[in-house]
Amino acid sequence: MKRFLGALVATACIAASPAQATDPNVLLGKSASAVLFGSGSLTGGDFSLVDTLTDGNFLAEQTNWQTGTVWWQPSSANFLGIQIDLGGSFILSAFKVQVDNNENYRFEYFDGTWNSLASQVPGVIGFGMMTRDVVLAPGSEIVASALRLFPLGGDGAYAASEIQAFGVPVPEPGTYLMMLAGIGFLGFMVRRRISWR
Ligand SMILES: [Ca+2]
Ligand SMILES: [Ca+2]
Repeated sequence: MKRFLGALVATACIAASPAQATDPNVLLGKSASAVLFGSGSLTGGDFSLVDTLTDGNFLAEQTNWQTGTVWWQPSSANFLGIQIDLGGSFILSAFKVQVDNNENYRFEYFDGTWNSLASQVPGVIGFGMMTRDVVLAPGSEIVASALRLFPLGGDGAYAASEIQAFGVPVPEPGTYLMMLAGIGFLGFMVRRRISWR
């Protein structure tokens, strides 16, 4: 009986646990927008393709940074970022972006306040648009209802073509209650079967 209930609780915990490598891209089809903050000015940019940042498609690796991309040249690196509202709270475990190769980028995530993700998207040797992965260590997943991507330093010329984040929705409180109720009911039935014997 104890072993049976233990197995049930373990099953419930696995069902509620987040962050598998195969989690879906929760940004697919969500609308992205350019956000300005702090002081600075834009000396150039093209945001007409902002919807392509969340269309699930990557450009060919090393595509020119101004060809089919969202690109911008601010007077300060953190003057402009790309913000995406997730439309709900998600437990996120990994990120994949295709951005200009020669600078780092940083994610900020909103969970009631804006926080910086500890792992940055690193710059890489190459040319133009290049895809990079950021995978959070097990146990360091974040909960977020919105994300922002900012460039850090680099050459002052920035571009993005795809932003993906992988995770699962935060379970509603009702989900846990139903799971507990289910376990309680099964325990009750097992006890009844035992007492019938
Ligand atoms: Ca650049
Ligand atoms: Ca895209």
